Amino acid sequence: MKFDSTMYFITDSSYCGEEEFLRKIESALTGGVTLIQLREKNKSTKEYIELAAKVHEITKKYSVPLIIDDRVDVMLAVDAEGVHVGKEDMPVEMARKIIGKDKILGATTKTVEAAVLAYENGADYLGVGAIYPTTTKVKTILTSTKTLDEICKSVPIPINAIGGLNASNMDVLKGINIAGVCAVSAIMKSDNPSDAVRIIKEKFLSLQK
Ligand code: TZP
Ligand code: MG
Repeated sequence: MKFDSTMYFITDSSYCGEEEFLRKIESALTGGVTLIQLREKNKSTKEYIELAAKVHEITKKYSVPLIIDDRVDVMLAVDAEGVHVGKEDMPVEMARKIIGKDKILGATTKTVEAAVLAYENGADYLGVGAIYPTTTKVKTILTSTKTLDEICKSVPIPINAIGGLNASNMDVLKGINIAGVCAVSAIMKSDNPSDAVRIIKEKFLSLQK
């Protein structure tokens, strides 16, 4: 499936109640999100599926592909457009086998070796980071912009930078051939996610010139 990872919004429902969460998602979509990931760490399978179905109803209105973090079963249950796997999740090759060739498959990688392997095993895009320390709950280590650049030069699929990114600290990404940026807190914590998205996206696009 075709997708554009220029402005990749990764959600975190722990910021607010469900109504507010869904409102923030819709607001972010109006600001120009091109890809969205539902990332839940503390929900039961049933809760994850129910929330994913609600989020999918919204994302479909904007024709923005919905990626489910970690859970191939949840992705299949709501017929979302893709799934994202990390090092401790289902292996890329296995996920690809289960979801078929048309769904979007993303993987997190922090080294050139892991990136090449994920690409060879069927990943459609890679998330690379954390570029900066992050306040979002995640097991991660920092990835240098040098490694990010090397990964971009090693695989022919879109690479997104992630981790602590906001509109005022993205200059370090200039000159690196990334397809886009991922942001969680910079969008989730904003009272106006639409504006937050617009500003981050404009900043990223200005670095590409
Ligand atoms: N993987 C590496 S850093 C990160 C993930 C999921 C979290 C990014 O969140 P934020 O709030 O944009 O720093
Ligand atoms: Mg994961």
